[in-house]
Amino acid sequence: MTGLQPTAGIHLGNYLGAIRSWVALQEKAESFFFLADLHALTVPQNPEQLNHKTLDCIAMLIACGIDPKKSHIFVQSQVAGHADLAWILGCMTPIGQLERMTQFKDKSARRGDDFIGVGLLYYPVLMAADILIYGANLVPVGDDQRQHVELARDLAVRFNGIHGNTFPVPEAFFPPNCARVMSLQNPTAKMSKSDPSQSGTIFLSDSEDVIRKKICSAMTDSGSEIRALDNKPGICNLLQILSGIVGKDVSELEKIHGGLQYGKFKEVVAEATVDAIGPICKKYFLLKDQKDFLLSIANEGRLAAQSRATEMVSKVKAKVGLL
Ligand code: AQP
Repeated sequence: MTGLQPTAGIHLGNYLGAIRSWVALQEKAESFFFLADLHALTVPQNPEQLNHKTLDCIAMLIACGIDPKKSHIFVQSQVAGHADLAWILGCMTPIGQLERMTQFKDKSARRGDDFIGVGLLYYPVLMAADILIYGANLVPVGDDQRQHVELARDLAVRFNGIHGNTFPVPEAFFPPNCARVMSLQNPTAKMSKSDPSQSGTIFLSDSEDVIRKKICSAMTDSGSEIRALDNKPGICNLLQILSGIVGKDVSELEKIHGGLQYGKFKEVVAEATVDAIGPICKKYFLLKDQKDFLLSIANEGRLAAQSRATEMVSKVKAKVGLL
């Protein structure tokens, strides 16, 4: 069980940090992948675009290799029960634990003096409900979601302690290479859909030329060595990206490419990225306008998810004493 916010296109961080491991895991277990449109509402959205982007993300997930015949793909808001369970779990969550969440602090700081809704603070509780409602065992996510999965585990343990065994305690799963991809323009911040500088984010729908341009103009560091050192966040990030793409350890890549100039090394990373993303992008453009097909996938996913969600929410409501 895991999800993705349909707030903008899917980027290289989402792919290397999360989606690629989803594709592998769907071969091993019954899998639920959802478009987290309720989470998207935690910051202001254009309603028409949100609608469109939700379908678009389904097309991209399939293009990345999520197979609707093997996995359930659904839209969060179309399954009743997530918000009910989030309310019940929220009543057991200390406010301080939510206020300490790194993502809340980052996202609220980024909004500056703009409106910050309660939803942004409550986001991790809804995410805990998304996970626990399906009795999920394994939650494959990028490293930035570590704290949120930890909260889901805490809440499962707390609920089970009070009301008896109800939820399996879920484990987070992080990909072995490249669990966190950083912005190409600010390599100390994660690559993000909502980064105001779009040149720091590689979208899977970017053309080959745009990918090459973004990588070749990535911010690098002083010096000229291709080494993953603390004072070289730009080169570290490029090495991590290459490691995620080619499946080799960073130390091995340092040996292979250590003799290159920064410019040449960027070209290597750019070509590897183009090779990895190119086929996905082609498939996505074939699928993205097939609205009826995409809606039918979401509907099949909804039916499978709803029966599981209803069962768990009924059990939880009875345990807490709701009539
Ligand atoms: N930079 C990243 N590196 C590795 N993994 C990442 N993920 C996100 N960014 C990176 C993982 O992708 C999955 C889906 O993420 P999401 O779409 O739900 O939302 P997010 O983490 O909030 O991603 P963004 O791009 O930062 O969105 P905005 O800008 O809208 O807030 C998750 O498993 C996540 O860990």
